[in-house]
Amino acid sequence: MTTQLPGNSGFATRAIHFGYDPAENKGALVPPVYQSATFAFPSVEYGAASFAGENSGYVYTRISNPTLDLLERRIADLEGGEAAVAFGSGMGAISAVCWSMLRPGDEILADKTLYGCTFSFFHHGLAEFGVLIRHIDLTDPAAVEAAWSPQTRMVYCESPANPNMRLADIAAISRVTRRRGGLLVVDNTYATPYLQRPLELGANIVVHSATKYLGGHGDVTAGLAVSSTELAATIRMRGLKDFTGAVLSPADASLIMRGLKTLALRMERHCDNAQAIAELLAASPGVSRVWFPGLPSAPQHALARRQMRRFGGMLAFELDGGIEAGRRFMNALQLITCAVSLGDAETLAQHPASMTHSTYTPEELELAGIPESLIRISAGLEDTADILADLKQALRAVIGDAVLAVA
Ligand code: 4LM
Repeated sequence: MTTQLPGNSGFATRAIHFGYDPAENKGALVPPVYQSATFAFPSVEYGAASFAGENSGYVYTRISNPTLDLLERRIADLEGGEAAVAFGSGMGAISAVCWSMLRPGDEILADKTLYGCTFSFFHHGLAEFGVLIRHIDLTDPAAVEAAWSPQTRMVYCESPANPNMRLADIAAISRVTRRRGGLLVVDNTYATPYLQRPLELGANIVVHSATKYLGGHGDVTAGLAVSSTELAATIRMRGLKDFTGAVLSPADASLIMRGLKTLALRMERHCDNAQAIAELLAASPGVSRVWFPGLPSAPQHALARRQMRRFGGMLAFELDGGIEAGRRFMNALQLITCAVSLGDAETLAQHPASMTHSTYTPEELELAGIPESLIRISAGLEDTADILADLKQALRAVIGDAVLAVA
């Protein structure tokens, strides 16, 4: 019944129903969790044919599993891709994609800013196996053409980037990578497919930390890679099956599908709260800079309007007093939790230079455009007024009563 949704079904409808028919599953409204590591073959010949890829039977959960399969088809649909592969974490997805697509001597052109463990994987993992990593300023699409070399195989970016909210013009960059025959890989963790669909803008592979907004409740780690059927088959059979083994558990896949059901609703609230926080901070004395593409004054506001449905739930800011003021501010928070990760119901604050991006040296942080004093906020789902009240009392603790003048 619901397996065949009308082609014009909206995002929320597909996030709830795509690919699942209760009538095929004894009427179970919620897809069953196939908590099985291995699958019985009806005959030895059938098993051999399954291993040879000559039938679509399940073999072993590190390769595929019906619960993972449903999650993969659903995220592929939401991202506008043909196929997807699920992983046990975002780093599992990112490392599997890179191990699958790159050879020694290949070059990655990566944006200046990357999530700390991606940066570390590139420089302390891939680089040690002969892959060249070159950082360029992907806020300028012309930089890709200028930097392209015969070794270039992949362009890699996050948009918005963690933690400083830099955006890459995905359509403009993909025109270069496609003409040059390279791959554009976009980490869409911050935006989610609800706000931005890189494959529709020309990217070849989208990766996710599904630990964040897709799961949405901070209770599971997961990753996803979405692409063409052909690339997904390579990512599955090399990156997942043999190189990383970073398989997602079926129970956790079920939690990600539960998260997807409310993704559209939650993203609207995350966006509302981030916008309100950014506006409060931008109007507050003692705040030297706010990094949020939804502010009309933001350097890439026009690109954000063009490329994203809304501006997302993440932002960052700096205080006049630098990192010392930042520490006092974070320690004064009462409702907002000091924690890494993002996309949860709880509003979270953290200090990238000493936490999520502590894999960078101070010099590397400077080159990446991540100030030591930057504080990152993941706007949660609490009542806006309560979040703003907590921010105001923490600001007051740092800079005094001047902040009371702010609405
Ligand atoms: C954090 N981030 O920033 P797993 N891609 C992006 C990310 O932000 C992350 C990953 C991949 C944070 C974790 C502590 C843009 C993670 C890696 O953590 O492996 O699911 O995703 O706070």
